Amino acid sequence: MSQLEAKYLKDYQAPLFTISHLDLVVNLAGADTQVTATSQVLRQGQHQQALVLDGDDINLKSVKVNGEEVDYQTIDGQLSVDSTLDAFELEVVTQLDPEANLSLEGLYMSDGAYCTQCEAEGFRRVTYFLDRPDVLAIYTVTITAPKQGFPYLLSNGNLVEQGEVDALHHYVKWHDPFPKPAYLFALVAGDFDLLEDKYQTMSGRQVKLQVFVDKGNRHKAQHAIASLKKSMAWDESRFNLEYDLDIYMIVAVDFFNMGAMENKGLNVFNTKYVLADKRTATDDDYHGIESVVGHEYFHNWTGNRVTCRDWFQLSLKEGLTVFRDQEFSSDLGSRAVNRIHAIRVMKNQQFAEDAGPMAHPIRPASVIEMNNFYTVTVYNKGAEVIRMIHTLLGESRFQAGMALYIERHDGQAVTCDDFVGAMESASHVDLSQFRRWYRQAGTPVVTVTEDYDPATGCYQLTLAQMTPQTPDKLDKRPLHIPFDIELLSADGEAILSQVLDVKESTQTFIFDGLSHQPVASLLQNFSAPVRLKFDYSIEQLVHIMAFATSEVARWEASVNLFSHAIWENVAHLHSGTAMMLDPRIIDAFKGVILNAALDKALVAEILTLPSLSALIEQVEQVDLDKLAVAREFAIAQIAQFCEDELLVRFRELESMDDAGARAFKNKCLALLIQSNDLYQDIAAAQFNQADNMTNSLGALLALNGEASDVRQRLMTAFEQEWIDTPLVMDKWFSLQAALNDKDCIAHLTVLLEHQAFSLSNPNRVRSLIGMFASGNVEQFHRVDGKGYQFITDILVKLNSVNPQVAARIITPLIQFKKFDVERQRLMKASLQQLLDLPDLSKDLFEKVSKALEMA
Ligand code: B3K
Ligand code: ZN
Repeated sequence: MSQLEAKYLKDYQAPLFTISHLDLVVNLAGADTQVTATSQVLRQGQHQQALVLDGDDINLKSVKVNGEEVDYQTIDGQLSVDSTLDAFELEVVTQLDPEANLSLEGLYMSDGAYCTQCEAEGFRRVTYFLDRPDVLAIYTVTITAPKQGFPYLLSNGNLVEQGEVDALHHYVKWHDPFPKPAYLFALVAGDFDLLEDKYQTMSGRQVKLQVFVDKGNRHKAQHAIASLKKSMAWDESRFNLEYDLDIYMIVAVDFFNMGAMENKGLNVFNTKYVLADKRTATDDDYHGIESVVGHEYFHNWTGNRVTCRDWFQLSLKEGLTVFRDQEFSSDLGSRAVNRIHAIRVMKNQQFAEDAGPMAHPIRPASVIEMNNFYTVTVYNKGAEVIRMIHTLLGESRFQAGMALYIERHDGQAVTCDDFVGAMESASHVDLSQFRRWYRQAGTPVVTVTEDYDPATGCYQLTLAQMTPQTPDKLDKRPLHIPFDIELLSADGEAILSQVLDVKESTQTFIFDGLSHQPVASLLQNFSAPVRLKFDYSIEQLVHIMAFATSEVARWEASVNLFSHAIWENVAHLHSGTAMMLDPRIIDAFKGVILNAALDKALVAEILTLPSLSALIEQVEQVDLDKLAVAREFAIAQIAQFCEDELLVRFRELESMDDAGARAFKNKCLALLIQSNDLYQDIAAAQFNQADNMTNSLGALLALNGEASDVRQRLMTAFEQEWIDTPLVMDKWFSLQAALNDKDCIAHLTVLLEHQAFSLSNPNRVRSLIGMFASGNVEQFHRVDGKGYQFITDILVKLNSVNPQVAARIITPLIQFKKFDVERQRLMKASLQQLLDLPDLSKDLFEKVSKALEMA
């Protein structure tokens, strides 16, 4: 059971030993792969304790100290070596079978190529080691492998030697001059197509850029390499940070648990974030590639050169690097649209996590399985916390803080406190109260009331903040909240824009000299990750939607307006009165559709009406059936009353060849189909004429509202065309999984046997199973429990195949708090069934047990 115990941040202790150099010899030979790890070990401080190394699922062959075989013990997977020496050379030989490793952690195989994933604790599946981020060593890696099938042998750093072992085998030697923690180690061996380029850094050094992809896909690596060059240039211009090695490699593999991994000089990527051409990738895919390539590249400084002391500090590198990649995308593309996407992730996913059994601060205080903490809280709320620091300091003081952070900590493994400390020293802004964001879980609720006195012209805003209790039961104290507002006059002029500095539990802000009551646009740009409670009237929302200076505020008002209508209609359904949609709401949407001055990409966001998950997040308790009816009604009303306008814009946009126009056009199409089935033929025509994936998929998405003959015909054509292109088949699986049809589960059960599907490939699992669980709210939450049972049966299998992926898929099942008694009962029964599994993985155990504890 000791495996399942939590580790606590408060128990952190500096390592008893460190390893300055590691010489790794990896002999790749299938099931008999051998790893010889020679470490230069140094005792730290005065003690006589044994050296204890981590290991997992590998066979230990021998252990030598200074060349002599020694006695050793293995307990609970750890290897303990007793030596009285203060400095010694340790040689450990292990044997492993990469092909049998379906967890995709450590050394495994993806489509015939060897590759590694070591973050967070995967290096212990390669060899016994001090597998913790505060042990930084200089690595020299020798790889030997058959020439046949493995012409490329890659690792971190610079290639220093290569040659033949014998007629059939060859070897290479890599040396990485930068000390690094084990989680940044990587090895890849295989046969690939290679796309090469070069980049000249700001100091004039030439860097060789290489992208390795599956054979036949070379042309699909162009966008990734272009994105890499943009990232390198952007980090120089905005952060004054230059790349430090002579080579930067990216390898794309199809079997990968997440998006990508920032291993020093050798990033390993999910193919999803590398491969793209117009025919197979959508505009969103292109954007995703640019942002993930950027993210991994930016880690070179925020993550690799300055790394984490322990895994509780994960947000030190992830929150900061997400902030950096968001800024990169915003500087290169539309800042408003990028912000809207980030806000959606926060409100739809992070708020749910913060309100559920897995709620944790951005710096968690305890962890059972570290892989469970690569979360929207650590990443996205972490980025929001960095963004708030940026807001409080301003760009130039923030950059001064970054420079100081790097100057102080280059080459070190540090804490979130160290980061905030550098920001404080460089800016002289007091962040002591702000630090609470790092230790308090839960989403603060900020309730705002307004008051206007026409006699004095005085307008007041009173803000009260309260953070609800989370499972850690810790006290919540007031947070330091930058709260961005704009006051609009009755004729739509901006009277004032300001970021209020909120620190107290209740605080009043007074604005004098206003001849009329203004309309306040609150928490603009989502300036803090809080829930805003303010009773906007329809007039106020319509006013903000039309006049706010900020495009994000206009979008936000549209979301509020639509949500307002939905909840009103849910109330009508409860009271048995007729549903209706206020004509002012329809007019507001009509205005947006017709306003040629608005950015098309922004209009597309406004026409992306809030999903069921987004709406569920707005309330404490939900009647899902009524909510679904009310939402469908409101969409149908908007579609019907705006039909003419939508059609006019659709026709006009059809001839335009840019991403914003395509996005807007596809939203028009989706709404048109909601208004009248006749528009299905327009979708079919778009599909048949499409020369790019955005248009093909746009047509299919528009048709995916319900099962129809047209949809069926197009889906079959799509399948036939793309059966051999896995990433495109993922889109097809997702469309199937998202269809709200009563027979959906029966269809999905058949698809589990589809030739393109495999439970051992995370991309396939996410597109079919993950999409069903998180994107098909109505079928997943069927009141007969069949949705929960379907997912549970799959989780039972995934638990032994790939626990990390299983623990991602389960998320909607543990977030049961808002649902009715019967659904909660069914969800808990499924969780109990999982808890009773004899071989339940740590990953699932942590989530399931926490969920049932809260129940
Ligand atoms: N650092 C990796 C994530 C590792 C996840 C381990 N379960 C990718 C990233 O955030 O850049
Ligand atoms: Zn990252």
